[in-house]
Amino acid sequence: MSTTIQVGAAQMGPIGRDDTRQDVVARLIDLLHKAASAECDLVVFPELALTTFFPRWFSEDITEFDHYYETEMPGPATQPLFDEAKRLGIGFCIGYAELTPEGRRFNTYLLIDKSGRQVGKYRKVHIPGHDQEEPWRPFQHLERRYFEESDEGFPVFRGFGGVIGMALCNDRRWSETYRVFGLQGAELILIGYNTPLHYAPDPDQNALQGFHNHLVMQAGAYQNGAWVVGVAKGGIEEGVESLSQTTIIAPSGQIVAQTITSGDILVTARCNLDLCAGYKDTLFNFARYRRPEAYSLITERKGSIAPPMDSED
Ligand code: CDT
Repeated sequence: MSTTIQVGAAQMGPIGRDDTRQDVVARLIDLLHKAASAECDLVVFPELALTTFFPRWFSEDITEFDHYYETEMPGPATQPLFDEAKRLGIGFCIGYAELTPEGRRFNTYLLIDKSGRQVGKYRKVHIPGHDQEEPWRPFQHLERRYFEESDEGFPVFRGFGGVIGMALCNDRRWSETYRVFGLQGAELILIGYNTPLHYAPDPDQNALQGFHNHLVMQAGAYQNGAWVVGVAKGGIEEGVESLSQTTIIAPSGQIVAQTITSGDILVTARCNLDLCAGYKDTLFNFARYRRPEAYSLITERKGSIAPPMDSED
């Protein structure tokens, strides 16, 4: 029997710095209702879906930003989202800033099934940007100040009849992310993102943001025979424009659904997980064709080191 998941990619428009959790949860519930009308099994929300992208601002004392973090999920303000999803019989995946009882801070993605049970939690591995204020930038990208790098890797979880991996934003640019999922049989990879269009260290890349977004996710899907769902929080948030272009990609690497506007909007696709086998069992039959002994540098070496130049070079 084939396993098909009706997936809703729930793109969000901007969230203001003063918007309350109640404001945002009302928007998320509205998207859930649209997903129910589209008979979705699973709705995927973006990274940091409950708050503005606060790493764009510097604070000397990071505890001044504690109100952007969740200390429990669900908490009093997010409980209505969990209740409504369960009532509708829809699972969901949501990104938020997590503050643990030990005071640790993570950029986190949570997957909940149709019965309201937690399927899995992922904490962001690749934390981009910087940890000190860099006044030359038009806006900051201080994720490295406000979040720890997770050392929990890229786990997969069984849910919705398949094998699911979660990743967040910058993770999608790294081929290792998808391969680690692929090696665990991932059939559906969920990715939430906030990607500012302006990339201060190399503005030549600004115009390529949409191209790079598709490039990495389409390659990751194809090379690992998995569905990839990339969901944006886009539009102009507190003066900073971020990429929208929420996309659902088949294991062939082809785009099967994509938003063409920014703002809160749902796009859906029937993700037939059986299509994964067409790639996992043939061209990308890892057990048959991979050569891990040829890839040892991948885990042994962190930075790129070119060989020394000969005196004649
Ligand atoms: N949220 C996130 O990870 N954004 C990064 C921006 C990189 S620029 C510092 C991204 O890769 O889209």
